[in-house]
Amino acid sequence: PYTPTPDDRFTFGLWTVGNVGRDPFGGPTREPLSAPYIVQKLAELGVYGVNLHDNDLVPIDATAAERDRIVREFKQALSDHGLKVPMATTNLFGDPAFKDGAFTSADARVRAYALQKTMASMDLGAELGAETYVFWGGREGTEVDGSGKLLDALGWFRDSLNYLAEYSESQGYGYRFALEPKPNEPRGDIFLPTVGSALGFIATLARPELFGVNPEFAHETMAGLSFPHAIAQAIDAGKLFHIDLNDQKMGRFDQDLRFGAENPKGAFFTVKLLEDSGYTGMRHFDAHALRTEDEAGVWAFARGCMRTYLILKEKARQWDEDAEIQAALQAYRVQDAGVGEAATRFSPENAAALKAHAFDRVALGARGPGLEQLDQLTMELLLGVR
Ligand code: 3MF
Ligand code: MG
Ligand code: MG
Ligand code: MG
Repeated sequence: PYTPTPDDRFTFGLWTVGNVGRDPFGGPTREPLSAPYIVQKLAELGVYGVNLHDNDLVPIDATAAERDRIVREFKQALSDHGLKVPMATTNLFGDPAFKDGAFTSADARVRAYALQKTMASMDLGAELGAETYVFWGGREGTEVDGSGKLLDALGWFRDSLNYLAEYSESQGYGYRFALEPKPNEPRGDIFLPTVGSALGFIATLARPELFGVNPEFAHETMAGLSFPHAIAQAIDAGKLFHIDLNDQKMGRFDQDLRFGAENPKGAFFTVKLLEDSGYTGMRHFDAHALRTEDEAGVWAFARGCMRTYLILKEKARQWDEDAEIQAALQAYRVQDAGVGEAATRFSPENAAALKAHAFDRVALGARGPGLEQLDQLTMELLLGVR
């Protein structure tokens, strides 16, 4: 049990298992792994697909001939091992050209270059069969608000996304776009810092139906927010187009920990929401092995992400079938409002009836909902004693 198969729709990025352990204070601790080798290893682990930034596969300064050879070899590996590329994205953060933003740079030439680079990357993704296109605006932000560009930047961002959505449609790519919010790192403040911000921004785009969100566990946690709450809002809005699963201690630097490593309860409710809501998208792990690890640790990390997901999925099923938990839930949710129809649908008559109803306010305030017991039952189930 808990051994993944492609039916589980697990994906990793080339940049995740390919992470060489660099951090701001030290260089790589691992040798780079080639893309075809990563494809082979992920397939052996039961993964469904592999996602990429343009430059995870093709170096930014590759010639056209080099690009074609690299892509050909990668496609060969995908077909040899039966792996898909469900999602593609652009690296708009690594190159110094983007040091003060890509779509939100104050330099119009950089904004134009960002559009050009993204169209080429969308071409690559489409060639590899990607259906989802992610925008993580890692450099879209500021340290110096004296730049005076806060309002301009949102307009530039919107113009770029509108342009690229039209490009996708005109090419017949049919991408669904997913904005990935993050509050900070590498910028002091990144624009559209949370899932809620991104959802608000999407409503201002020319083709909002083409855009959703790609929430990341670590990113909402860095903002001090609850990941399950964020994805619940995205699901409710019909906007959960993709998801970045990992883990993170609150209030720290971006850690990208193995899924469930730090906050198994948050991971449990994340899995439960995905499974209960009928989410059909990819379960993507945007995380990497600890810098301490060698290659064996990389695959232990990847296996661990997937095993934890599958274990929590099984726990979610047990939770649903646990009679005591279900009884506690039923007791928690009081069904009889005692006012008939009056509170469920507005009409002048219903409003009048509701206004006339006598509530026992003291009794409402006195009732204990049983949440301590419900939470303890959940903990005991997660800790394996139920
Ligand atoms: C950074 C991230 C990014 C995005 C990626 C798009 C490098 O914190 O999360 O990973 O996920 O650019 O998928
Ligand atoms: Mg991240
Ligand atoms: Mg990261
Ligand atoms: Mg991410």
